[in-house]
Amino acid sequence: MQVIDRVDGFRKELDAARVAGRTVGLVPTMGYLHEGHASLIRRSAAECDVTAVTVFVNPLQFGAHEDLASYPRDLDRDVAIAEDAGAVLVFAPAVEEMYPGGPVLTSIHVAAVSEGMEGASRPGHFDGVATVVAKLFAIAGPCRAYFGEKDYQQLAVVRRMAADLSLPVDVFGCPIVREADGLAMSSRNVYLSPEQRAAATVLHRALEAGAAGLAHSTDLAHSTDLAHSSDVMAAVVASESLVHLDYAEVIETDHEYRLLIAARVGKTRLIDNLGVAKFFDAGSEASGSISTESRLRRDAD
Ligand code: PAJ
Repeated sequence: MQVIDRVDGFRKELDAARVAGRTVGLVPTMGYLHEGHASLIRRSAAECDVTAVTVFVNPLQFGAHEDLASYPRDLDRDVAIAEDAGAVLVFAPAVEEMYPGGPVLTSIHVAAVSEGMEGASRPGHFDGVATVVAKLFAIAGPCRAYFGEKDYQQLAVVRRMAADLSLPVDVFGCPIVREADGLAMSSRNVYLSPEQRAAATVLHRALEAGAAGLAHSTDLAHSTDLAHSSDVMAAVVASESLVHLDYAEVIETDHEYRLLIAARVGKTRLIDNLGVAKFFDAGSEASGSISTESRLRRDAD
């Protein structure tokens, strides 16, 4: 396992691997790795000859009042987890190495996909994500890159950016890894007190309740069903006094409904989502009404 903190050194290692005919898989992270990250690394290691993990808490994607300064960090532990999951390289640059001239003047904005939900609650966030991911792709030149469905809208933003800019990388989405009680794993879960940690399971409970309503319909759900489903989610979250809902939405794509939720528990902001497959009768697809939100997943899978 090699740990590299220089852009040049990282680029050279992966260029050499490709020249030798090896496929490169990239797993971008902000560190403080958990089993969710490890699942992406394992998938990359299974599918690619060389797996590189990046650990970089990207200032560009944090708002002024967000948790950049307190974001949890433990590089030694991250390196051990990455190695155990099959990575051979960890790239962990300092902020000055990634942004030597200070804040970048060039920014990538993925219109439409970045709007609403996380984009509405965290202005500028997805520009920061798209810019750093484009930069990491430019440095690493990966063949394949792995992202979690946990950050569903982020995955859509990255896919769309890679497609629009014809970046030489295939982007893969991986399922959400959860704790035994349903809480989606997140580096930010460490912020939660025991009481908050128990209350935080309400996000997953709300998604399950919202999904139950939709799952009843064997045909296409109507917009009233979708609105009802987000009301159900909101009501479940309202039953937990420690948790404050940011949004609960249902979007429709070609093959599924996706329920998405964001909430605050104390100062900690958590997000989660759940997919509900559509059950089409033969020929019914043509009559299926696809909402404008399908743009989020048009390039999916
Ligand atoms: P971070 O939050 O560290 O997440 C890194 C990757 O791990 C993302 O693709 C995320 O979706 C995935 N991930 C996180 N928790 C997961 C879980 N419980 N199950 C499955 N996958 C999970 O997302 C970022 O970092 C940053 O925005 C980044 C893309 C690195 C750009 O800075």
